[in-house]
Amino acid sequence: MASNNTLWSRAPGKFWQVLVAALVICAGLATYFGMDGMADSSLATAGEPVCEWETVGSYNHDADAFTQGLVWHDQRLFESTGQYGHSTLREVELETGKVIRKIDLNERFFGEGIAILNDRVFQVTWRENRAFQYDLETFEKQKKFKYPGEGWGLTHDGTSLILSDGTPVIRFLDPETFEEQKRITVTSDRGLIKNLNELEYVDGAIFANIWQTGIIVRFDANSGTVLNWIDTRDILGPRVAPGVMNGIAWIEERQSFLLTGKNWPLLFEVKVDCPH
Ligand SMILES: [Ca+2]
Repeated sequence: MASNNTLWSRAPGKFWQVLVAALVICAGLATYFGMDGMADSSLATAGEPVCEWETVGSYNHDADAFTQGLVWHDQRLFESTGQYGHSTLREVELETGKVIRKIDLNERFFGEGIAILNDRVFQVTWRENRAFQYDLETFEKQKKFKYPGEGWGLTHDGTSLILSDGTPVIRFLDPETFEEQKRITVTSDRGLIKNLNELEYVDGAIFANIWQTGIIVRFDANSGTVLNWIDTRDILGPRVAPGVMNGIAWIEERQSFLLTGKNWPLLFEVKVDCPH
């Protein structure tokens, strides 16, 4: 009886331990990818092939910069940083990581994505429903805007500002008023893709960091249909970063991307080759 009791008391315990461990692993994977219906480390599908990439340069990056927006414009690098009381808009020297100039946001605002359109810098904020417009050369604040919902990433297609807010929806906004012009929903073979963060528009497609994953998704800017995946989870190699990857800037003249993350000490220049 004693051994039976032991057996019976142990077996259910082990079963539940295994079950709980399996559930934790599944939940962890789902959280890791931050996507609905995606708990598989294999990113590629027939219609959504993975892009190849290689690092062609690395530069110092301010480890105090909680990167939320990254833009290359006219041979210059601009960055937005977040956190209440630490949010900034800055111009950075690529080769050294040195901050050339910056302005601090009021401590009530958590800085998020930036875009530069018509020599104006636009910066959104996380949960404050406010965006700011600055003069490109002086960073003098020119205008404020209100918009509904959260602000995460920002880019533009030459006409509209393009905003992510952590949901699968991407909004196109009038840069004069921040009025919504249209919206798309980012959809893959696996379902809706949420947690879209920093953005970069390139030739009819939008690249987006997926929050907390190290993975970049490329989707059609008209339809929201996912085109490709870029798995940059090992870009840091053996180094340990304090924060997640966030920050994509396209350098047209070099046909390369700049990639970094929140409080990363490095910023990488990367060539990306997507199958289509
Ligand atoms: Ca960007």
